[in-house]
Amino acid sequence: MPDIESLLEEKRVFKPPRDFARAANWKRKQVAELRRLGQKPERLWAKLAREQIAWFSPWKKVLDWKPPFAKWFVGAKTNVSYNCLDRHIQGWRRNKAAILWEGEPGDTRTITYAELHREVCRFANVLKGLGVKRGDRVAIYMPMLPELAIAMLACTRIGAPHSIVFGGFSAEALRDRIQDAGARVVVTSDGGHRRGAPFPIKQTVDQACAEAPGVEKVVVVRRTGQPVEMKPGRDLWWHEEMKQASAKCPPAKLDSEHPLFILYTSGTTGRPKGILHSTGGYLTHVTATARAVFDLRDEDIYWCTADIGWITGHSYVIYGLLSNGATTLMFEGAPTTPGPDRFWDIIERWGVTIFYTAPTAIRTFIRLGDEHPKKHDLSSLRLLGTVGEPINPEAWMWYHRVIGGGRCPIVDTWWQTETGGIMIAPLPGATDTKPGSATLPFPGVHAAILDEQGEPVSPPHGGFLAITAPWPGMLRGIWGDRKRFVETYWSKWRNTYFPGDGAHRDRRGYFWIMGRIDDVMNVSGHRIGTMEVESAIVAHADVAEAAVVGRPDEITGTAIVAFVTPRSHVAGGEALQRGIRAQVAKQIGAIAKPAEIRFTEALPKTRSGKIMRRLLRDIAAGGAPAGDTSTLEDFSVLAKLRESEED
Ligand code: 7RM
Repeated sequence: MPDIESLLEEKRVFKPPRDFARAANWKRKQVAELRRLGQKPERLWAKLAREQIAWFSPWKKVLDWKPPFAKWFVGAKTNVSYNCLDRHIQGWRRNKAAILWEGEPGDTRTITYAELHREVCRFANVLKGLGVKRGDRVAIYMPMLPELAIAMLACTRIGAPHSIVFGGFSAEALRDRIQDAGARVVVTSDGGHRRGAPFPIKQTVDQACAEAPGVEKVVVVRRTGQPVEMKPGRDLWWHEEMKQASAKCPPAKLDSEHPLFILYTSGTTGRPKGILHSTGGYLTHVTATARAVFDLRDEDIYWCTADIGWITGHSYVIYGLLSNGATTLMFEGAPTTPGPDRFWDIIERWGVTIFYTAPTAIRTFIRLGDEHPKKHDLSSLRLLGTVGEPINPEAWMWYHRVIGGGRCPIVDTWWQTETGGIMIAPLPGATDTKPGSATLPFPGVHAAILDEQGEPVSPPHGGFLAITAPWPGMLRGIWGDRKRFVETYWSKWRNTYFPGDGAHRDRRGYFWIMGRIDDVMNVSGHRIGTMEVESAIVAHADVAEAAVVGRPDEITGTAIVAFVTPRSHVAGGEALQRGIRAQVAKQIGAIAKPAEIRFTEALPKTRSGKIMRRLLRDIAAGGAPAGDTSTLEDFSVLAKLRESEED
């Protein structure tokens, strides 16, 4: 197998600012010690679990590892909602804001830990009243409302695994997920607000439930007040049930390995996979990583822009933050409603100190122009983060300069739905950063770059990212499909987890994640990461966004096709095509020059903002996009793309 070659080289290095480093939760010296301890992952994670998590009873064994099946903190008992709520209300945090919420129309709510605790207990009692027992699955399909957080915490309180389905999914997608998880109760809302208008939610649930006969009860939060049909005997109003519910509900003492939630994620082929996470290990992982990577302190106002319907929202809007007693901001709406400066307005008004978002959002903001963030005072910010995709160095630099004012460290965090929590990321008070690199594995996480045979490859060559030791937040399985779990993640190499990403390390040992393996192109025997070519293209001053795919080519094996969105006011034409090719040739080499460049107003993306290169590959090859398009955000993009052929 030829190497995945890494042709880009990034030389800029950013040291942690001195004041930041001095005050950080994890300082350089401590981190060095923790890394040493982490050579034996069980020791490191046991220390963090002891220090940061409240247990009702201790474990008998830290790890039981019968590959690929892991049990963490064997025999210990705990409860996630207890860790997120009860332990904080026993002290001064009782009246601290747990959740700051802003609706899209501009309405706001501030919910203290004591209030959140009462609401969670009430809803846990509502669920019990509906017959939900330990182990029963509850589906939640709701926009970013505080009730979503309340419902998920209530599930954890009684040991009912939740299955949260992102509010933008279709009725069919929702139906499949309800059916697969075997949920008997669905929690939802009448509707939500998005891009300046209310949209229906309950109606979609009705359609889904028409073909999901197992659903016995539907609890409906009133958000928009739009008319909804309430099916007698099945549908109940949240506010009516809550009125009658007691605010006393002791947390269930759950086994560390008790299932916590299922979250569906799509693979390259086939049905979505129900990724299963369990209690004690996941809680330890997200609590410790949130505290260390975001350098959380009590005064922070933390904002992660992800929807709770994705893993980032589960782990780093809710669980990792509340478990730390932090203040987390939730926003219901879209980044550009009512205007292109909504995010910066929110940061200024709430005094956000830590901001965590996705590269796709950053590239959108670059395109919209610097004048929007510049209208606002962003001086409250002290730390920035990114997640979801490789970030191209130019976007990193813009984020650093324009949003961070040159003063905020950036944590580029690599992880997956399957890993539960952050795996590779800088520790902002201790790690030098380089634009585009997620830097080093978290202490106790063992990552490597392997070839097809499982042999380590050394710099500057790239290969497959691999995780070589179990970690506490790891997925415990795919719901109802043990075989697929073993085949997808554990069959490439012996006892080693296969994340499906390509990566390389530089001489300093830093990891550079190049994106999914199926996004890697083989041009004339050279494997080139789509992300590297995209980075080079986006570095062109007239380019806002680019996606690159391979098209079969008789001579070179694969020809590179680039789909490019120019900046507003710039026209795509021959001159720009020449400029882009020159830019790629300059930054990477002639080998990476796109054979074809197509201009487009928009790229096809999933609702969580990932470019769907699979669809672009089909278009580049001259065919119609095949396969599952249920996660595509905007269908009209596809038709326009097919008309975009270079002449
Ligand atoms: C958290 C999340 C996982 C996939 C993963 C990668 C890509 C995520 C980064 C990244 C480069 C990053 N979960 N990915 N973070 N690539 N740098 N910092 O996104 O399950 O939805 O996606 O996302 O390809 O395998 S996810």
